[in-house]
Amino acid sequence: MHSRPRPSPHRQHATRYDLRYPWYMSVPVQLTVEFASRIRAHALRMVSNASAAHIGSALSIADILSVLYTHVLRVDPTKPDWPERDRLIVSKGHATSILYAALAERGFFPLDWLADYCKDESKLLGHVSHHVPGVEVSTGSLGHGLPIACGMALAAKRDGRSNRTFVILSDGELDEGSCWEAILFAGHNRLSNLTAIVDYNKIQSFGTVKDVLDLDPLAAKWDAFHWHTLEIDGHDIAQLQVALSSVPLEADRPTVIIAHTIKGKGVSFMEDRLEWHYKSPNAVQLEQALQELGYSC
Ligand SMILES: Cc1ncc(C[n+]2csc(CCOP(=O)(O)OP(=O)(O)O)c2C)c(N)n1
Ligand SMILES: [Mg+2]
Repeated sequence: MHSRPRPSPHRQHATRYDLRYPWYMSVPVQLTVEFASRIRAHALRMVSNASAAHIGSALSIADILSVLYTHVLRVDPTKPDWPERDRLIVSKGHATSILYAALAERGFFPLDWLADYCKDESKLLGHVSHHVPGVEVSTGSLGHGLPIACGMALAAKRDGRSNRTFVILSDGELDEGSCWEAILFAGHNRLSNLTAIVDYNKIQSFGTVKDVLDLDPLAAKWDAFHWHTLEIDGHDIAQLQVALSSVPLEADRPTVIIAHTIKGKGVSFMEDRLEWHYKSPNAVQLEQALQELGYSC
């Protein structure tokens, strides 16, 4: 447990740094680290309150989302439809709690919406919905995000727009044939404005990636499809910042960042544990998880 007090995850956004483009490009690393911690705490509360699933999947991408939303994405919460905005598709749409937490922290909608996650009449459903401010595309049926991202990147290129398209994929999702059609398509069309981030946590819903359908050697496969390939620690904020801020890395190839991650990262009893794909933390487990992050219920 951290010895120094942490800010409340429900503190109002207005008191923090102004993250609107382009001012946020100079934010300190500590802000990104704290952002990741806050969205983990939100996601834990949301999932526990709703007795919902997929907390392990959510915690796995907290650091990736944090770097994207505090350091990389050119988006403006006051103008979510700005044509020149960068696009992000979270294709692993079951990890919706952490995306909604990041969007709320980034100012796309009020933080108090998070309390109604998965409740009747809530806008915040259990899979990613484009009815939520800041969301580009509804996802949840795996294998669709990368094909759609290819279309967005191709359209931007043809229109002469400078915005970039990012897509977060899960490793189990790469079992879908549609992903490999899109990987082939993006390489062929030299979509350098497209970046895929693979959340390589090595666990699917019912088993390890290695046992269910082995992806190794993963980087070599993307490379063979004409992608620029990077492998990084998906929880190392500095590595994520360098990799994600540097794209496009080549003028005529899309980029894939294979982010080695840990499902359930940040909560000791959830890390690398298959059961936290579906299990929801009860009140005692929630309290313990929040304490590990430096928060309380
Ligand atoms: C097309 C499709 N088939 C099956 C599912 C059910 N499903 C939900 S999550 C998941 C796999 C989860 O593992 P992974 O893709 O590695 O994501 P992680 O939870 O590790 O982020 C599956 C098969 C789905 N959402 N979409
Ligand atoms: Mg996985």
